[in-house]
Amino acid sequence: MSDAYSARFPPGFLWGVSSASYQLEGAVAEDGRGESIWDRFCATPGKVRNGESGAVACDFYHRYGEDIELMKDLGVDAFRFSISWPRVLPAGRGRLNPRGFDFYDRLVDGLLDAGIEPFAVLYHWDLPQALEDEGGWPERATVEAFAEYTKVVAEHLGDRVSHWITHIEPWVVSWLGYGWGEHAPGRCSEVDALAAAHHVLLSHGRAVEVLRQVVPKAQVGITLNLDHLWPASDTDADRSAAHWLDGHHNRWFLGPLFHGAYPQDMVDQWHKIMPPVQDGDMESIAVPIDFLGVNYYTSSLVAAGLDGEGARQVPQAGTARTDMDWEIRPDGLREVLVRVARDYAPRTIYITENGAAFPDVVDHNGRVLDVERRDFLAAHVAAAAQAVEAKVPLRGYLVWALLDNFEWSWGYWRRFGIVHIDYPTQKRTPKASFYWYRDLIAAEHNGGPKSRL
Ligand code: IFM
Repeated sequence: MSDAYSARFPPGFLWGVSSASYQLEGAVAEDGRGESIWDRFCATPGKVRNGESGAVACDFYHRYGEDIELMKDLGVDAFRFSISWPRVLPAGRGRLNPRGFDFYDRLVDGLLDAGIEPFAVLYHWDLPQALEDEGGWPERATVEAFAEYTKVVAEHLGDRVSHWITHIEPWVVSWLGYGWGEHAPGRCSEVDALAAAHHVLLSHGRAVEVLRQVVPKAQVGITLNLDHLWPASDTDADRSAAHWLDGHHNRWFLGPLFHGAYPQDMVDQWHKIMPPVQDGDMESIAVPIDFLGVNYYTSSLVAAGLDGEGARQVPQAGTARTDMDWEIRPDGLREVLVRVARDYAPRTIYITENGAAFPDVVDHNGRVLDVERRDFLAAHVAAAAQAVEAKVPLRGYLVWALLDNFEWSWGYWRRFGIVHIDYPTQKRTPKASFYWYRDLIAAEHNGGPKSRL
């Protein structure tokens, strides 16, 4: 796919960068913050590479001013950050921690002063441990705790924040956290995974209701991680394998949010492990939203399992991969956007994450020439432009991530930033991709389009 594009992004299109509380803030024991499931998971031997944790991360809690300056230099319109639930409600509900709120007050004010639109995320995976001790997301009570938390955050920041995202990647929360144990809290049960997914979706619906009451002008959405799954061949077996995996990754979440129902083919297969759906739940989940956030990294070809059952992703020889071993498929981004617009018709779509890990090094001149990342981003921006040309209501593109950061169970081994972090000194070094993105944003602000390389 060519990196050049000729489509015009619509006026007011937002160019931005994304982040998440536990991945960059650090300061886990400061100013009254409570324990999160990620603190506990990282402290459990064998869970995170090298026993690393987000205890210091990028020290954003103290250095956010410097990082806002970097964003100003980059010229972004928007910054997506998440609020750490245990920082503002240390026990998950009840007692407020004013010092925790103070950090987000200062951050939001700093962004607004810099002319950067804050996109506030309510949940990017750092559940208060106290709530996990009561059963976590598989428990219905967590939904009400989330609604309470949403209310206090909205009352506090709603006068200044207009873009709200309830959840990031519910598939990851439920399957990696509760189904397969790769993420906090490290539980391994398919029943729990589907119950968690249902309660995360339900809590999204409740949070939208609360936000509409407390912040009437709010633009509210949810972010899903979506991929495109092509059948590896035209056989019925491969087609149905791809459809099944699409049900697992994508339709299980898109269906309830936009059609008010879990996809019937998946319900038929999962009838023994179905979540406890109560009357009114599906209506609550399908409450109208202002935008859908799409996190996009990769796509794959899918074939039936070797015994003809199940599904397997088929690696494509010759397709370049990132350091996460994910295939680089910008064509999949265009497919995802066109398909979501066609089948689910969200009012607006933002790409709330797109980016790549590569093993960057600072060279002897102090530069980081991350040509692969620059090419990755250029190819995906071009794919996004094709989606715009195909009339997809795409209104923004946010790179993951501004800074290298704590990549969950991979620790610090995987670098996604367009700014390099030297963790021992916390020195920030903008990479070549930063300067490329800065030029792109400047050109787009001046009317684009151009070839970017
Ligand atoms: O780092 C994560 C982020 O927290 C959620 N989306 C995917 C990123 C890269 O794995």
